Parts: sequence; structure tokens; C-alpha cells
Amino acid sequence: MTSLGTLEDLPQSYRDKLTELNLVPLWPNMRAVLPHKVPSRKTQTLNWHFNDLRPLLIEAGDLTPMEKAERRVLVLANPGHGLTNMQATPSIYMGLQLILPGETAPNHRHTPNAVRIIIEGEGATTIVDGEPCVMERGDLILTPSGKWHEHQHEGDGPIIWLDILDLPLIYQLEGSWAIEGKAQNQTLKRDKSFAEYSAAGVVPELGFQRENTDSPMLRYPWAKTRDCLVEMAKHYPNSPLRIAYVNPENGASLFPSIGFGAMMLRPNETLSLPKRTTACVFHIVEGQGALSVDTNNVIQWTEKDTLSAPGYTEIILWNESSTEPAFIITADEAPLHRYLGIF
Ligand code: 1HN
Repeated sequence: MTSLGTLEDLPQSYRDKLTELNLVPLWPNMRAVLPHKVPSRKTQTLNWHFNDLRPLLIEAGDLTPMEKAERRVLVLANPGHGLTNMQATPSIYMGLQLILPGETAPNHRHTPNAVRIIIEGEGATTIVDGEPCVMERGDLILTPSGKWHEHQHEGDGPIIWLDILDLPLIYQLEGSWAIEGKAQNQTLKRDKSFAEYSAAGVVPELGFQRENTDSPMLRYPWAKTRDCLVEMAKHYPNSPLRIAYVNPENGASLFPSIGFGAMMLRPNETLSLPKRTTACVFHIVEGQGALSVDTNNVIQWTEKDTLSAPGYTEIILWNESSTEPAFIITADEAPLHRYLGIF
């Protein structure tokens, strides 16, 4: 590979004339934007330990009332992307949100797609386009682009969840915006996933073509996801135990931007993930163990922790318990990579 000319190779007077006309020479930057064979990645491997974070989130509850926050969130910012850019990976935003008993996070809707994974607490409900979604530990609750959503909490203790959005992507596309609305009327008693999608392979008879491709299921209860993994373990003693969250009507990923999955690690199991192009995040629902990236970077994890890892790497996960399984929810940029033909 020949080295290319640098900016310093050019006379200052020439560079000044380029700057004046909003021009830059490509060749000094060519290798930076097109590195040979492997892309440059800013995403760092790291763990946001829940036990470190929780006290600060609870403190935010004292310091900042809901009216001053709209959403009371501490953002899990990957320093590789610059803390203020609020990116866990190139396209994924993550944050831990706190709502105290009796509080509500007001109704709004926006262009980014969002998912919440419930970490702690009970008695809260997210209302999505009139549909109340009960929030229980490990549940995945969707608020696809454009849907009204507000959160209410009538439980006793605080409720804490992980928000995952494609905000960095939509923001970069200059497509990120929101509107505020008044409190929703609940048009249903319970979520459709409970009423209509509770049995695998059986879906409501619509009698018409659905207009959009959003998943009709807004709540993916953890109890069912966990049961599915435990059942799979009985039948596939030698296979990795991994499942994808999909739209039950067409098998598509939940969002065009972010794909979600869940995995179970048997006691003492070591799982080497297939090397892939996309960065990935991991949320530990149950268990304790370690993650390594390209065999050198080893990080311990435990229940409720959230981790990030860059793409083009070999990721290995260990369950360090000899008696208990571990359960992990994953999110990655695979749907977008597939669409773009770079997966
Ligand atoms: C949002 O709407 C929520 O609705 C949480 O709970 C986090 C981060 C950025 C933009 C919108 C929510 C968010 C968000």
C-alpha cells in the first residue's frame, strides 16, 4: 500500500484557497475513511455496571423533578464516540431511566424507534397509542417511530429500565424530532401481545392488509422469552441457545435499524459468537460471567449490567456459574447492515 500525500505536503497558500471555497483534498483523508480490509471502529468494549449506576440514578430522582426532566435518564455514552454524542454504538443510544412512585413521564411521539427493557421495580405502565403495556422485569416494550407514548408509575418503589433507541442514526440523518401531546385515552384494557399474540403461531384474523410494517406486538414478556430458551435447552443440548425478537406476522426484525435477540448460557458454558460486521450491546437479565473481545479484553459482568462491543471482532461470553444459567438480551445494527449490503 503506497502512502498518500499529506496536507502538509501542500503549500499553505493553496490550502488557504481551498478552505476559502469550502474545499478539502481527498487524498490526505483517503486512508482514514477507507482503511484497508477492516473498518476503523470508535465503539469501545465496556460495561456500565448497574451497581455503580443505580445510586446516581436514584440521586437524579432527588436532584431533578420530572417536570424539569421530561425523561429522567442517565445516558450510557460510549467514550469512543465522544461522551456528549450519546452513542453506545454508531447507531444505538442507551440510557437508564428512573420513574418514582406516582410520577408520570408525559405523552409524546418522535421519529426515533425505541425499546425499553425493564430492570427493576413493578407497577409501571407504558401507554403506546392507547395500548397499556405493563412493565415487568426483563420485558421488552416497543415504541416504534411515530407512536404516542407515556409512562405511568403507580407502584411502591422506583422503577428503572434501559432505553434503547436508534437516535444517533436518525439524528445524523437530520430526521430526529418530537411532538408533545396531552395524556392519552387508554383504548384497550391490556396490551395486544397479551390478548392476541400470547400463543406462538396463532395470530388474529385481520380481514385486511396491515398498512405499515411495525410489529403489532408491543410487549414481549420476559417470562415467555425465558421459557422458550429453557425449552430449547432441553431439545438442543449441543447448540447455542439464541433467539431473535421478530414481528410475529412477517418474521422481520423489530425495527429496520436495530435487531434484538436473547440468549441463554448453560451453567459454565462458553459461547463464541460468530464474527460479524455490526457492533452489539448486551443486557444481562440473569447470571454472572465474563465477556472477551478479540481474546484480550476481558470484562466481568453480573445481573442488570449493560455492555457494548465493536463489530469485526471475536466475542466470547462465559457463564461463570456452575449451577445457574445466564440470560442476556442483545441489540445490534444487523438489520441496517443487511439493508445496506454491508453485513
Ligand atoms: C424518549 O422518548 C424516552 O419515551 C426515553 O421514555 C429516552 C431518549 C432520547 C429521545 C427520546 C421515553 C429518550 C427518548
